[in-house]
Amino acid sequence: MATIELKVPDIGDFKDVEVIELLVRPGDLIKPEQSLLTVESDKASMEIPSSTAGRLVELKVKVGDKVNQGSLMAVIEPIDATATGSVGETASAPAVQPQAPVPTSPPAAIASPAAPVQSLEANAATSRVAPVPMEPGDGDQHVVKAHASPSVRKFARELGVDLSRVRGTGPKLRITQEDVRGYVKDLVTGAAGSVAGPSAAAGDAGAGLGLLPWPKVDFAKFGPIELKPLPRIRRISAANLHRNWVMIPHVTNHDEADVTDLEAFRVALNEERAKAGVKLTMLAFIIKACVNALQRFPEFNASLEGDSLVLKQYWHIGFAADTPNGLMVPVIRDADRKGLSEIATESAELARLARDGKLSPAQMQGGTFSISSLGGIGGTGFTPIVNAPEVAILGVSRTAMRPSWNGAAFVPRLMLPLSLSYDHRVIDGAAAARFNAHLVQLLGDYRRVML
Ligand code: CAO
Repeated sequence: MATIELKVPDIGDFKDVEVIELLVRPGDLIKPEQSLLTVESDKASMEIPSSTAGRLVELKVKVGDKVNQGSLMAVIEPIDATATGSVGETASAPAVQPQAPVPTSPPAAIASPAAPVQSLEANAATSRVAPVPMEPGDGDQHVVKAHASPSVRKFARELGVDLSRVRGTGPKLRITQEDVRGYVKDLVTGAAGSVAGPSAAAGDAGAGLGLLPWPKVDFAKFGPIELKPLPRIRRISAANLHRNWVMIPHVTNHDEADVTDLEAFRVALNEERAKAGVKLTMLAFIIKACVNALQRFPEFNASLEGDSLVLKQYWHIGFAADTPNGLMVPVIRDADRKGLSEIATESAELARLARDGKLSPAQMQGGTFSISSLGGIGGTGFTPIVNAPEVAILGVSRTAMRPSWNGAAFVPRLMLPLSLSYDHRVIDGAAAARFNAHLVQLLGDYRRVML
């Protein structure tokens, strides 16, 4: 039987576009308008369909080839379109006239800003090309860039998968159909949340952790129980903590600062200023000292984005506040430009708002580093969880009077335990030890904060 050569149709202004995916194999029964391959330019990808039904004899392109309008892409043996129905597919008209590449819109979850899409659509109107933007713009820092071809997007939409949660393993980290499949498989086994996501820099979305399902126990069999739904804030913070715990390789460095002099200074200042009504808290002193340390070690005031570190030129310090509804982290903005009194007043006010459930979202955003102080409660040390997308958090425990060797005798000194958890992808153990040692120096002799 005679064969037909299929050529790349009008693809508008796109020249020398790369073939990134072959969607069919020789021997496949092809429906009219069925996509044969995906091509990609710098800005968009598109699928090239077949103009006719038939059996694919040969593909004339391979992944990596560059094609233009008119390039030979496949050889097909025409058959009655209804024959394709025999393989369980819906057949339509046997052939269609010059075909346009298949339009596929990106999923809502990664919606692009209006302007770039409009310009691409305008192009489509003149050339009958309907390319799909490869990546959304960066108008919203929380929008995750998903890099996938239209067929993969379609596949993901059919399965209800949010592509921003799938890690691509294809060329240039493109998400392949296999990645989507692996993600769904992990979801089913309960491992997806742990292996995929915007800031995961390494790993295989399909690998999974092979975890056992969560134990299902009928607790009432063993004694009386009460079911208490988690408050909304706790549910939100739990999901964030879980993600951060699982996705960030945490290490905690412990150290102790001798705050004997600082505490005496703080108490004296508070006595002096008792009438002013502003209490200088240990937390305020620690925040100022942390800003100094963050300026000295900028990689602690950063976020990991793909293979780059975003070093922030501002110092917004979050602090964990324990509230009846769960943990909240209000943020003191521009702590570098604020004095101790201002920080103490602002942190007291933010903690009050947190406890009253009145913090606005803006008051919890933009943090570059966090502090979790349990000093007022107790404990000798703990491992705080990094508050993504930050890369480090300082845990502060309760001061205790300890005997300290001064070279001649043991003397009582007030020691403050510091527990610095950090993202080991960004920060090495030595850097963390230096950061903590620097903090210890600052808190041991607070005059150094001015240096
Ligand atoms: N060691 C010993 N005592 C300390 C201390 C420390 N490191 N830090 C504070 N204190 C004492 C203060 O001296 C004060 O004592 P007095 O009432 O006798 O003056 C008391 O504890 C309260 O201190 P404060 O008013 O300075 O408040 P704070 O800084 O301890 O706490 C806040 C403020 C918002 C951090 C706190 O209320 C809070 O919510 N802490 C919990 C944070 C948390 O939950 N972290 C865990 C997160 S991960 O699950």
